[in-house]
Amino acid sequence: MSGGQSAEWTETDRRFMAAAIRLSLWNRGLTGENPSVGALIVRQGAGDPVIVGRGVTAFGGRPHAELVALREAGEAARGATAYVTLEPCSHIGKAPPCADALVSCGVSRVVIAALDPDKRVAGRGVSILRQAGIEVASGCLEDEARHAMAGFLSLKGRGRPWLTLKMAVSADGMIGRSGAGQVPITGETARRAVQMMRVEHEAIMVGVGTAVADDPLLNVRLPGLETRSPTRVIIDPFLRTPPASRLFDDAAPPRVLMLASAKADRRRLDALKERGADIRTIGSDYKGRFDPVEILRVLGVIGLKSVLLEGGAETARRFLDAGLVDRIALFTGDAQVGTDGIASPINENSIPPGFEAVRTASYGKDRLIEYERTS
Ligand code: AOF
Ligand code: ZN
Repeated sequence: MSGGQSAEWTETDRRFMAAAIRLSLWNRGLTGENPSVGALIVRQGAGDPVIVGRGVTAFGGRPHAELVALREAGEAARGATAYVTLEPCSHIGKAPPCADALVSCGVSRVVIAALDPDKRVAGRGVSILRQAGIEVASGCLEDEARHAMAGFLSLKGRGRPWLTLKMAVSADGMIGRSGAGQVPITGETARRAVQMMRVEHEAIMVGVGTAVADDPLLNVRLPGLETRSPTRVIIDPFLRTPPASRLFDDAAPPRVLMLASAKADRRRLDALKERGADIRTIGSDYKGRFDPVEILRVLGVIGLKSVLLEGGAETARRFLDAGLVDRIALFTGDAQVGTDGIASPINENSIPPGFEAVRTASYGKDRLIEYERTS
């Protein structure tokens, strides 16, 4: 607020917008190319304002949040205020635009956190509302909403997914043991937190070394959330992943997306396809190595908004060195790996410059520190 002017929104507005942002997190990672948006319809009665409708972008991306909230509000939407974390859409997709729906339901005020960078919307949603005589205030808790939609904004703005690097480091600074497959680094509760991180991303990615050494499942095994496993991406230039890997044992999705070079053996390719792998060929150097920038570009073209990079050490290092990591989720476990340990590319004392700790959590004896880029 400056020059004695009143802000466009009040403390009450900020409170409801904060609630709408929290609601939007509910379907993060589950709305395809669409952002997970939160919407609340609030009525001012004789006493305190009351929420009469709430909506979050549905699984798969439709219906949009506003339509869900308006449906719940019914007639109570007339004269109410709508809080939306993203500018209501103005394009005709699988349903009429949300801006039109807000108009026809008689909402009298709309508070928006962030404008929609989608070329089909980009301010047109606000125009439709204003032209209909609706009061519009935008920019309320914009930074928080943009943070909640980081994947969508990354895809629209940079043409690539938001990248989280997850590392679990033992008390002696290791992420595993050579030739030993999966070695426990953290306890069960921290592992469940990792599973929840998987739900919140559109894809999990590992290098072929991890796929071969660990024979991982890379899926979500939290009770009730098993169907919410993201796409599994394997960076595998020469298609060394064995077709017998457990990754291919699921009868249904999540799909396995393999990034291979044109140099990969045809028979290996056929055998993996036979097991259900979706194989994309991407350009590589003479050693068959990919440019990490190109990997993310290809994942962006596929429409993946956010990716959780789970290892191993060399893959992590390459994405870090290329400056492509947006968030680091560093779990530190109580266990010691000892002999033949594989050193972690990062630990608490060697976080690359440009990152700051934004959140910490404890899971029994294990700890999580999340870092994000400051610039
Ligand atoms: C809204 N409310 O809840 C979301 C919006 O493919 P479509 O037709 O569903 O449109 C996708 C675009 O709609 C997406 O790129 C973004 O601009 C917007 N998402 N808009 O009004 C919502 N998720
Ligand atoms: Zn919409």
